[in-house]
Formats: sequence, C-alpha cells, structure tokens
Amino acid sequence: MMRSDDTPITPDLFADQAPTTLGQAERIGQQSFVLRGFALPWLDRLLPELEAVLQAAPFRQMVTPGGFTMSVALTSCGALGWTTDRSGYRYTREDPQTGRPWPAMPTLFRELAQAAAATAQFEHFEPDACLINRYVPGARMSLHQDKDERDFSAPIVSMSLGLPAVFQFGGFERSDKSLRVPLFHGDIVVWGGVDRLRYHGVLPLKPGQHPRLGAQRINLTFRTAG
Ligand code: MD6
Ligand code: FE
Repeated sequence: MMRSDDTPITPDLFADQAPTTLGQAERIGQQSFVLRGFALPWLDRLLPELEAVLQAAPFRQMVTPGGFTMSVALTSCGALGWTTDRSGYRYTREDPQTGRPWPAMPTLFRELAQAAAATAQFEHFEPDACLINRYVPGARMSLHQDKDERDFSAPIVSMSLGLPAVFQFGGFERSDKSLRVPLFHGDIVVWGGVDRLRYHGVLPLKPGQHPRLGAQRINLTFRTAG
C-alpha cells in the first residue's frame, strides 16, 4: 500500500494511523517495534535534562542478589527507581545511596516515551520509572525478563544513546533462540502486550568513540512500575 506522497505503509501495522516521519517502525515481535532514529530530533533538548538527572543521581554499579557486581552502571529518575542488592530486585521511592527521592522524570522524557509508545500502538502510556543504564566497552546485560513491575499490561519504551550495541530479543524461555538486533544512537525499542515477558539482553559493548557521548552507551527504559 502506498500513499499519494509515496510513503510506504505496512497495512496491518498502520491501518488506523498516519505514518510518522520520525523513523520507521521495524517489527521484531507481534507487539514489538524498533523505531529507528526516533529520539534524534529530541536530543538537543533531552541531553541537558539527562545531565541534570545524572548530577542528582549519579551512575553506580549495583550488586545482584547472587552477589555479582553488574558490569552496567545504573541510576533512575521518576517516582520509582529500580535497584538491586543482596536482598533482591525492587522499585523504591528513594535513591538508596542518598536517602532522597529519585530525581523527577523530566516532562520531555515522558513526552518522548509517550510519543514512541503511541507510534507502536500503545496509547495512554504513563511511565512512572525511568531506569538509566550505562555501558562502557565490555559491559553487557545477560538474558533476563523484566518482571518487577506491578502490571504487565503497560509496554516498555527503551531508548539507545551513544555507541551501538547488539540487543538480544528472545522468547519466553531463557534457552529460546534470540534475535540479534543492532541498536544505534537515537533508536527506540517499544514492546509490550504478548511480548512483554520475552527474555532479552545486550551483548558485550564493543570499544569505540561516539561523537556526542564518547566511549559509552546509555540506555533509558521507561516503565509503568507501580
Ligand atoms: C538495554 N534493556 O537495552 C537493556 N528491558 O541496555 C533492557 O533490559 C530492557 O531495553 C526491558 C525493555 C526494554 C529494554
Ligand atoms: Fe530488561
């Protein structure tokens, strides 16, 4: 199907929706999409807000319940932040490092996450948690499911910044074969619905220099946690 302006449209995907001019939806699961470059037009405004969040709640390496220090450094903004320590994984209202509430989620973050969710046909997304992951070369995220959120009906919106990475998108068992999806600066992945509990991970980050973010990848994931 083509529009008069020659924009190709995937009929089932965009049946009731105008096509976006910000990136194209690549389907990686029944209700999972990669929106290439979706965040790029927002970044001049978004990166200073991210800086301010990181000043208030710096990246830190956390320990898993099994006693391993994660190679990825984490922090959060929003009403709820995700943490892990020897006693388990959970969302908290305070940053355990400072005892203060997590920094507020900037309005622009919420608007971007909502715009991305709506593009993937998840309307009325109300994120209350934004988990921020920092990968340096060699850092990785082993296959896991995201199941610490209270309600799985909301999607997760995941934005990649800086160095490229290979995202593994698997099935419902850890041993299921996974798709390898390269993710670049400005890409957004949105998934939910029937795909919400798929295993996923990130392969070890390759060394490199990103012109805007240097030798790192930063990933922001927006969730409805509480
Ligand atoms: C990452 N992302 O991309 C790790 N989880 O660095 C995640 O673990 C993740 O991207 C749930 C939904 C989207 C994600
Ligand atoms: Fe995850």
